[in-house]
Amino acid sequence: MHDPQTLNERFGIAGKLSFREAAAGIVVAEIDNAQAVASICLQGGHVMSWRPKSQAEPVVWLSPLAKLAPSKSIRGGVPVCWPWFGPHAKESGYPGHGFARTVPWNVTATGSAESGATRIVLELEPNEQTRAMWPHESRCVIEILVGETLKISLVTDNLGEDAFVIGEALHTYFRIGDIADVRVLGLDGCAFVDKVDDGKRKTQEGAVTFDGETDRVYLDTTAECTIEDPRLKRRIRIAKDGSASTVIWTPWAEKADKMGDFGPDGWRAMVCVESANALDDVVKVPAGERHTLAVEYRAETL
Ligand code: TA6
Repeated sequence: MHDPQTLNERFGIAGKLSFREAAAGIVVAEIDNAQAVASICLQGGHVMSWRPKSQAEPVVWLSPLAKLAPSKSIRGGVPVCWPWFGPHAKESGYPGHGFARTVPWNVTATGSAESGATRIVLELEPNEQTRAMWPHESRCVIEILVGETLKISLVTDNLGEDAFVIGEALHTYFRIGDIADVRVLGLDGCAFVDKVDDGKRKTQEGAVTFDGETDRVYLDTTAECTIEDPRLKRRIRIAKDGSASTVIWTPWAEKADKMGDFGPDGWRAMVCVESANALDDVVKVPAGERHTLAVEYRAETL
């Protein structure tokens, strides 16, 4: 169901949560409570933006050129990569990062938490195309809690008779002052695959800093990461559970220009710190079992 009027009648929360058609065939949930504002695109179960009211700048970055169109991925926000991360292992024609972010998701619940945060739950709606790519009986649900922190849980249920393996990520674009000035802490000593250096395996020394295109999959790490941003005078804490990989990505200038949807110098204002299960860390979900990848984001003034 994607009719804003019906959605508002069934799931709207007066003064806090409403639904609108942001573009043809694209419905967005707008949340504005005492603690934060956020926009969530039903297609892809995709948090597009989140700004705690204690922050002048959004914490989750959305490209000024982000396109909202059926079956199109959105540049920025929190893309849901599922049920694989990166290119499909065998089928080069399958969409990169899985299909979850470009198919409709249905609202199944909304509510207000005691904390004052606003909750919305969405379920991926399989179709003929997704079943052809992913012939497993499964359910994928995302629960989003919008408040002073942003909590997201990506839940996979195996409803079938056989185990299956998933790769996944909450591929979050964080708003920063300038990519050349930030440091990402929490990965010191972690092994990583360097995707801009022929996939070589290396070990992180100290903080992650940026002076060019950076695309790394850190493996076997459950660590909380922190983005230190002297220009916006804040740190962003990225806590996670059920995730063994952390992906760090900036396209830098040339790749951003090629991708064409970052906007003028948009690449300078974002960094991706993605809580994932990728490469060696893909997850086997036994028949009848549940796997949850969860994150909590918090911004603190320096
Ligand atoms: O997570 C990093 C990455 O895999 C990069 O290699 C780059 O492809 C990025 O994701 C964006 O991918 P997208 O399909 O959203 O353009």
